[in-house]
Amino acid sequence: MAPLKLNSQNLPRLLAAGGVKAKLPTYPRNGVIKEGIVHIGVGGFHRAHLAVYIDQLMQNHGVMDYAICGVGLQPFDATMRDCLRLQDHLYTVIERSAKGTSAHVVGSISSFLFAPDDREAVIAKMAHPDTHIVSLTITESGYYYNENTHELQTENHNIQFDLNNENTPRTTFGFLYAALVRRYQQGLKPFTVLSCDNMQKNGSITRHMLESFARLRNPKIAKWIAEHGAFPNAMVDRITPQTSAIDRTTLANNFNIEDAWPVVTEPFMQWVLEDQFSDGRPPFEQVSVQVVKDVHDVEQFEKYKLRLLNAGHSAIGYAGHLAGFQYVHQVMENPVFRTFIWQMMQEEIKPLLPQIPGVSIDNYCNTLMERFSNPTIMDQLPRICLNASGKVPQFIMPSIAEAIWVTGPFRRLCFVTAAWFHYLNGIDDSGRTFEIDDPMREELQAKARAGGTNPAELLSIKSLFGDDLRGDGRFVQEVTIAMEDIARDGIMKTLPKYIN
Ligand code: CS2
Repeated sequence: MAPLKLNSQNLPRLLAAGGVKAKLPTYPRNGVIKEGIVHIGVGGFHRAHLAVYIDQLMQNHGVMDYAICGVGLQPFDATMRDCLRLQDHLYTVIERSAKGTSAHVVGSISSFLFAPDDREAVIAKMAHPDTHIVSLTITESGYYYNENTHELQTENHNIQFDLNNENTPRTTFGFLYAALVRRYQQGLKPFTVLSCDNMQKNGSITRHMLESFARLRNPKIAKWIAEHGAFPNAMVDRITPQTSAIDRTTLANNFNIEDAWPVVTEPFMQWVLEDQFSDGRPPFEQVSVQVVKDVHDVEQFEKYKLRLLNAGHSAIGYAGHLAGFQYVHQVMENPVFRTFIWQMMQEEIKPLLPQIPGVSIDNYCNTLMERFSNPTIMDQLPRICLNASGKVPQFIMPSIAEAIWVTGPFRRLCFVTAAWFHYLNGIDDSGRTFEIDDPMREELQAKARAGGTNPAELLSIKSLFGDDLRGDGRFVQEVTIAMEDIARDGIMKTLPKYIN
């Protein structure tokens, strides 16, 4: 059988065709469903995570009130809109591990709004009484959060624009605010704002940023949001590489599905979610989401995830890229790197983490080593290295600060910091140049070049590093030594100095 284009019309044909090995949605996608969720930022991660949980609720539990309306705020979201539109918003999740590959067509996204074309439609959709949740994967930089002051970046030109243009917003907070004003005027409850981004205290930060924004517009609305709004904290986890052209071809060849933009991911997925919703929620427990009452439980899981998984990725990413590797699993195949990652987690990070009842840190670390080593998902190092200014300060720096506080070891974490600083020069160990993809690229590169092997210039960026670390002699010295070694000898000669 020739591959069939993925769309609603072809679904029955795919279902009827004996040769199709993918799981397909059999629930109705018209009429009975309601769009209870508006999601901002429809990328790979959303399509491999929240949208999959919702699809399972629709397919296996008949929950039809929480289909998803996707929203794109950025010009680049037009491609996602076009691909999804062509396919009636159906797409395929390809799960890969050493055990094999499976494919699953997801039907939980039922429409898509592209904000630059019609901002009003997005505001109206969020304000609609059927919308109970607005969920977000907008990356760290989408929060306009100053890591140093813990406040909204009110001086930012996009935030300034939104503060002065209520009906034509650009930022997430501008849209949330405009829609909440309408709900307030209509006597509706505020929707829950559900952050699915990789940040410690993601819900609390979202609340603080939105309330700060609202206070600058209208204190009455800010008070209403503060009293009635809900912003659950959540730990989200699923490694989701960027889709490649080969993924599309193998899906067509092996599963007979022609999908313009499938998602590739690992079998593992986890979501620990604080039970704090202002206007109802789907029965997430039924699809293995760990819904918890106590925010401290979420915080502890978040800490494990960010300090071990994401920090592990950062260690693999910058140093691995400088050393000439392309994919995460290739770095893990190198015995020195593998030992470095394990020892960094075990000796430097683990002692700083809380005990979570029923969870073994060692099992957690072992599972991570396995997940990082998955050769089949082809997780690209440039993806890991993307937007480092939003990542390293929350994945690596807090562990260093805590290790200094408790006088624990932190040399390897300093090596990771040094590798990132060296990476900012945009030249790898064999002299090849590469681009840095980071919202703070210009400032970071200028400071990296001005500083050479002295980290003081970069560490002077207060919004990333605060005041404490750059004043700590041992930290600055460790980072300097690593930067000098990396600059002189390269990563592969320096790394052995950091393993026992
Ligand atoms: C990665 C994450 O971008 C990164 O730095 O560590 O995207 C990671 O793959 C996810 O957080 C896994 O849940």
